[in-house]
Amino acid sequence: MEKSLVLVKPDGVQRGLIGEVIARFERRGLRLIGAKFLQVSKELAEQHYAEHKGKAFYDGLISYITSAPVMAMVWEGPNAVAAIRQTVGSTKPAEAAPGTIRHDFALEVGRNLIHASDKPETGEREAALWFKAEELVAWSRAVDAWIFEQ
Ligand code: DAT
Ligand code: MG
Repeated sequence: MEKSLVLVKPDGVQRGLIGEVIARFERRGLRLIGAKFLQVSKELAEQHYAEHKGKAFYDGLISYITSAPVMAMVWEGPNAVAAIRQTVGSTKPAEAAPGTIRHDFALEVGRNLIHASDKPETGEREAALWFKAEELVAWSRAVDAWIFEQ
């Protein structure tokens, strides 16, 4: 089953949108397998955003993600990465499709409210970076057969 890390970033937490984000993924049928609320260290932020090191927005990105607590989660499901990115919307909120989280709750790329893994391999890597193996729960729901074809 594909996994994606999802972060409700500091702006989403401050604005009281954790529940809204969780509700959208639950409603979509995705299965939550890990969650924690934490203040992100500079070290974790730098590891998480290593691919962006050296870019003009990198310093701002690190200070944004470490500025206040985040809600970190791992969600799984068939094609979970693409499905979650679709629900999240484009990186720049002004380009995000109506109905997506970034469209519905954000205006600026530097306050785009949420992170989601961009590829299945990234989902695995980010889940392992943010969560210990024992913090991820393998479980099934009675309703799974009505949401997952296999
Ligand atoms: P995403 O978060 O949609 O995966 P990304 O991985 O390309 O986007 O970039 C990570 C974050 O960095 C993004 O959520 C916001 C910030 N960012 C990306 N491109 C930016 C830009 N051109 N200007 C300012 N911030 C940017
Ligand atoms: Mg990304």
